[in-house]
Amino acid sequence: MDRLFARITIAAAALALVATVGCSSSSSSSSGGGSTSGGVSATEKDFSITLSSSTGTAGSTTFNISNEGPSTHEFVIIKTNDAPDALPVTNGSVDESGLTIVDENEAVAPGTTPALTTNLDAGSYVIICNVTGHYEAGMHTAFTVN
Ligand SMILES: [Cu+2]
Repeated sequence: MDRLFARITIAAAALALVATVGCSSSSSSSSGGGSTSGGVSATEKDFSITLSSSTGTAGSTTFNISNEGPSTHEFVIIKTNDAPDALPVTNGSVDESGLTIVDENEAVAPGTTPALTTNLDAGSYVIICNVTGHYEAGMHTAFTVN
């Protein structure tokens, strides 16, 4: 019985250690870069996308999207080295077939404030709205992850 109790105690201690390590590593990563802690505010309207910060830190990133309207917009995160205004356009919208779409919200209704949390590697990104005509009207912006 004593041996069993000792094993359980060791197992519990090991679990506690894992939990502590997991906790401390996640808190250090979220406060590591600082620029994206608390998220990046993204304001969409006819016809622009404006970010509160154009840079972020690799890892989980939350975009707090606000659509000031009047149209419904998209929020598409593309990993690319192309300039924000240099993506391939076909019939009024960006041809996404050859691009790396990391994540997206395909319908941000006017007046809504959805959040989009995604995991980003270091690199260059372009965020666009790909409703027909909106990209060419100016709905694109650069985002760099360090
Ligand atoms: Cu749009």
